[in-house]
Amino acid sequence: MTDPIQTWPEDFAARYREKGYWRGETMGGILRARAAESPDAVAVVDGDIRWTYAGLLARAEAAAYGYLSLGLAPGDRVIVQIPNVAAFFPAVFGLFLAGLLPVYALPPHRETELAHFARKSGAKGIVVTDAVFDYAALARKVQAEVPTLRHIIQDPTGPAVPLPQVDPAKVAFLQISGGSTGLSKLIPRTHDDYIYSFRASAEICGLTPDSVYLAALPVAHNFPMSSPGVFGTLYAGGTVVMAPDPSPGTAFPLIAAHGVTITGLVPPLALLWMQAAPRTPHELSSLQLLGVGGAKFLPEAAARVRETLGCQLQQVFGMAEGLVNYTRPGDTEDTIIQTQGRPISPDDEILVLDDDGTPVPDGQPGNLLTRGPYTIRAYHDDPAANARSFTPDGFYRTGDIVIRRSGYLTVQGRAGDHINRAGEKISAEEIEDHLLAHPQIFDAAVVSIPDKHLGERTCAFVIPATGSGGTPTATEVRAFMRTRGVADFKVPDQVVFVPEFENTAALKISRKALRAALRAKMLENT
Ligand code: OOB
Repeated sequence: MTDPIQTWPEDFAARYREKGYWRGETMGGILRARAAESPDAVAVVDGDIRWTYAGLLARAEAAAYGYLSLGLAPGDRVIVQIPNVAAFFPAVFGLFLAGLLPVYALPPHRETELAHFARKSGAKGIVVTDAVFDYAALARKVQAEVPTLRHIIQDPTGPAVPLPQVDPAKVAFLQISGGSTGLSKLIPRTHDDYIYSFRASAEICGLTPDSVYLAALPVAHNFPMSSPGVFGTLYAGGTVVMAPDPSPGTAFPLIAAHGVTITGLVPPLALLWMQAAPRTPHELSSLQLLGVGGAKFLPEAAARVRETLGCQLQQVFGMAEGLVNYTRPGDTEDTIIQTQGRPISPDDEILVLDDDGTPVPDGQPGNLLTRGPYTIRAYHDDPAANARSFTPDGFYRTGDIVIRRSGYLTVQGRAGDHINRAGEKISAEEIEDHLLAHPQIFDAAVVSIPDKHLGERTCAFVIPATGSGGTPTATEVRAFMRTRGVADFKVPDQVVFVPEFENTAALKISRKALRAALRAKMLENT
């Protein structure tokens, strides 16, 4: 089993340290520091739970002892599948303090995805809660498939033992990639690089100990985790309020009750909030900054944030692999509405290239490539993906098509074949592979279709198999996907049966071209 690594060339690493980006802080060390400075400040609120920084640290230490008492050793990986509840924090900070590496699963992930994470990361345990869903039962199914996942852990605690020294230059955790081809890749992030990204994000967003961040999106996502998210807020000594779901009905009362000052949403949720705000009885005036990202926020919608929600909009264009762009609170209204911001760091290197690799001038669309002090140089244990996704000199090919103007980026689209469904990235190839496992399906191609509510929805074009057992219905195809043990957001929104992929199939064109042709045909007819 390959241990996760992430390294930058020595001259880059030296520069990033010299410039003060990498400060030798660790995730566990940050919590210790805040607990020492302001032990009685409230760190986390969840329903009736209010944990101070000192209280959170004590719980995280108990969790760390618990992990180590199971025989887990520094460097081991542990999957974390916990929804937006307070227990998320002692679970992950406990892992950090014990030198263990969280592998962040999302709450909707099911046995197929979890088994992949377990195998790929070599995780020896999974930590879950019994909140909302029987995650322990799900974990037992995964364990039956991947026996190296030895420990299913709930409420870890144990007798005090010495905790290890943690190296800030080493990998702190594995994040899950959106995945444009097939299964999700694992993204190793170091303490140094990740802490820089959320410390700088907290500064850009003006976070202070008085800031109150509402965790509306699932915190295992990179955006609510670190842009500036829950970690940026805790770094600043502020308070995190956990929302069990992001609907206005749940979120608005929490904003009013706790004086929430900042939150982050994907565009479809921002639209819902803007629709609900004029009629809500709840006081939303504490809200100062609304970050919107994960998918393109259209200018017409962006222009309405201030009048409907009474707060400043911040566009956030980021990726779990690293690079995050923000519009800044002081930017002109035009920049905030029309662009997805500019990079966090002066040392984020940005290339906008045509398909031949030649730089395009400002104002022209091109492929976005980047490298910098918090963008990975490689995925975990995946030479083929690394060869595709990184240039020999270490630039990450984001797959996004952007226009750059005066340093600000506007996202135009993407080169790859994933579907951005309300901010969840879905690989067309992964869904097609599942559909092909159906005995009555001869072939399938999955494409994204623009959608008023989701931004994009998934549409599966299916060629039924001739002969055996007749043609399945759309309902049956969707039901079949549900038996595959995958996250519900991967079930196609729409299924269209076609007798063949017309001349495209005969011409043996690439899957990519086939998907593009089907998508174009569909859009023509609507
Ligand atoms: C965030 O991270 P991921 O890893 O789930 O997805 C990254 C991809 C980007 O490459 C881009 O295709 C898309 O999501 N994206 C946007 C966007 N923000 C992300 N496309 C258009 N406009 C935006 N504002 O989604 C993520 C990570 C950190 C912060 C924010 C988002």
